[in-house]
Amino acid sequence: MPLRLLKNAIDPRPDARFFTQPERLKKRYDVVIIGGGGHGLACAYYLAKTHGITDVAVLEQGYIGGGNTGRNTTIVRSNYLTPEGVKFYDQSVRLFQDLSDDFDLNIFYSRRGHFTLAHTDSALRTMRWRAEVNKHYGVDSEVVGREDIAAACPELDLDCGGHLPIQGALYHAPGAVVRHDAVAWGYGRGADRRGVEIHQKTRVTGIRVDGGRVTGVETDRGAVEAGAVVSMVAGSTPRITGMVGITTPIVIHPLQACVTEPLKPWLDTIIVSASLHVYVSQSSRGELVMGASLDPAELHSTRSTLDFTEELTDHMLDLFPFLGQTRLMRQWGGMADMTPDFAPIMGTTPVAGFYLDSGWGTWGFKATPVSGMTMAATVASGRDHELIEPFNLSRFERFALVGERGAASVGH
Ligand code: PYC
Repeated sequence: MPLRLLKNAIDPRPDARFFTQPERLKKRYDVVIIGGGGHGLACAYYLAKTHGITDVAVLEQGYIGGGNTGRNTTIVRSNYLTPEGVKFYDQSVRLFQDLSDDFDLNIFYSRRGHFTLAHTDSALRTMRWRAEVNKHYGVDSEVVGREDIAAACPELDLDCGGHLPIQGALYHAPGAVVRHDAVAWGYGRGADRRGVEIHQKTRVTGIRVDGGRVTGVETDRGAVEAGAVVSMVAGSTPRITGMVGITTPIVIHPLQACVTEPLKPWLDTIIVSASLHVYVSQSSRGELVMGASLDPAELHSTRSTLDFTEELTDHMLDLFPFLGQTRLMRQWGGMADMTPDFAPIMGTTPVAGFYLDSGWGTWGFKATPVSGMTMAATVASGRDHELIEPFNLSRFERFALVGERGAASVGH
């Protein structure tokens, strides 16, 4: 008989959980992080591991990874358009590659190569621009022709049924997919083991500010004093920033995704079509993981719609007509905090001790490690880490935008 069954018969206590579940909130923490998604947990992890700051509470209104961390399509890449974006996401890709070892947990990091298809002359021009910026910063991207795309993905109909023939693509060899919830669990477990408290089902209802400095938070489980408060939420940023009187240009749109039934492995790469508003990869379970552009209207909801699946599957059939009989298995939605320049809002704010990690739109998952690392350094030193200086909220007053729209995976 397996030892575990025997042990259970004698002593029916459950196995240790992945995280400790502290019963009570303390009266005070050095740092309170609002949001127990990948970013919040990564920040807690690096605060503890790199900076020795362990008196940290992560407050999550739902459950770990139940927000956008578990709702994205798991793509990791650094083929951005601006120098600021390329440097930032390149650091994230580097961190991702070592995370399984770092956590001693398999996050199923799978390097696939990433094709962004160009169906028009102007799209191809943007791909060339991105390739040049990428190469300049040592990121492996190049513009490739139809033959290269056909060789990597023979199942793709390059003529798209005659609708929008593919002219070429931006090929980014480091493009990868990663098991998203494992990233959150790994960061959470690593933070927990170093003494960070993770409090699930704990909603922040107010933030206390005294003389321009943050002093603590109010929650549905009582008030807590804090030396620093870091907002690392998605879909709730305006609610949180409203508590300290800060306004951001963030607007929230739903972003939906879906998976098919499992298929035998046939798609080795990640395929993105900005013109057809589709991105797709095949998971290690064989499901096609697919997404499209944002829902058109501002809405604070994670509901799913038939419009989304109809439009997405229609465009998928332009690319892969043989999938006509494949069944969809699940669909879901997340809330995307969109900024005017498609870059995040990070770092220090006009309220002393209050830090923001927000505006993650449709690009948040791939930034998880680097946002955790740079936000932890920012909180520890009180100064914006150099990689995130360009993303400070003040850029909107200084008209110093970081225009990343051309590197969004699909047209939004
Ligand atoms: O930016 O790679 C991306 C992406 C994929 C899905 C949504 N955004």
